[in-house]
Amino acid sequence: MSIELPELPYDRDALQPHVSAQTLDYHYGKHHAGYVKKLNAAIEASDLADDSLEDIMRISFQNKNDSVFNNAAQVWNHTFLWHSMSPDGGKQVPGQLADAIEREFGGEKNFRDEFKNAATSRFGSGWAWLVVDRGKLRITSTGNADNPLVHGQQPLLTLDVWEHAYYLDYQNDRGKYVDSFLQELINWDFAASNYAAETDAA
Ligand code: MN3
Repeated sequence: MSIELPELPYDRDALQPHVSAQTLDYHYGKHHAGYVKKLNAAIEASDLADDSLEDIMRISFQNKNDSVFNNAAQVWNHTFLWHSMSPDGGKQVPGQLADAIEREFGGEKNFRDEFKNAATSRFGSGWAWLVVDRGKLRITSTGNADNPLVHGQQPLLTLDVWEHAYYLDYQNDRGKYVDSFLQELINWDFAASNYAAETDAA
């Protein structure tokens, strides 16, 4: 068994003009595919060869096996990223999650400001996240491949802030890329279903 590259949930030109087809050609077709290939090469003929992607992440994190962890987490993070965006994104936040955002951030505007700050202040490569941490919503960012799951947090949404995610479309303007995500692409239905799964399980 090996880890497979999942299908993109939309066509490569579906997020234009905010994320171009050319960016998805590289970001999905080269970067994401490349992490899958490197991960499979690294786990082939090892104890992890038949494990699920999440188990591979958790075990390699515990064992400080960075080369496996970095590729496994990047595979997971990118799959989660594609679902965090939608051609119909940026619309109204569904009920239960909207209530929680109001209660815990003081409204959607504050959420956007805080998320943008996390995404733009992450130095170098990494990810911005909306997570559930001990029952509460929280905005966080991680460096390089790092992922909230291995730190006991449940991700609801993510944005890739590696330069390869935005350089073709926005050059060095990470802030403008984050604004496009928050205003036009953010998939609130995906976040809300992750939130419901987490709160129902609690
Ligand atoms: Mn990326």
